[in-house]
Amino acid sequence: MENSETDSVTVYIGLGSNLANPADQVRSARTAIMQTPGIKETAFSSLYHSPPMGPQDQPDYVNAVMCVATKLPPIDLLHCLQRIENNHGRVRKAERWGARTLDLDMLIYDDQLINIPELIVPHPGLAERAFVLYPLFEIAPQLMIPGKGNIADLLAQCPMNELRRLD
Ligand code: PH2
Ligand code: MG
Ligand code: MG
Repeated sequence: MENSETDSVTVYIGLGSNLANPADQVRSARTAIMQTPGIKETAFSSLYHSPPMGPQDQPDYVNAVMCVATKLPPIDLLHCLQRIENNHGRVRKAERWGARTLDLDMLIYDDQLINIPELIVPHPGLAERAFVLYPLFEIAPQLMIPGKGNIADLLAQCPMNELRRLD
């Protein structure tokens, strides 16, 4: 018999924006993810503000992390996230780490290590980025990150710098 709870996996999604009212972009992306069939929100962090990593001639970012339960396979979930990015006016440019209205990164998918051309999970930058680790720790302080270790140890190695929590 099918059991709707047992088959779903836990996935962490990083949300980021630095254009067109970033806090509103992040909040409306949260709603869009919650409204996607097959995805259920289980936790959502505070919003955090930080200066840009990468090119400095762009606005500051607002970031958050969301935990969901889903049965969608990783690629299907990726395509859902990309569709939501596109619906929020995301324009894909050549510049690495450039400004964007909405960035949705699949940070962690269950206990899986995924390395295919379209998708690397856990997200390669996760362990070094304060704007990912601090919101992630807020909603999952006991988390073991596949291939990288536990969140508290990673956080201890990652200065908060200019990251600040918005209330
Ligand atoms: N995302 C980037 C590039 N730089 N800087 C901050 N502070 N937050 C981000 O989410 C971010 C960034 C590309 O994904
Ligand atoms: Mg990103
Ligand atoms: Mg991205």
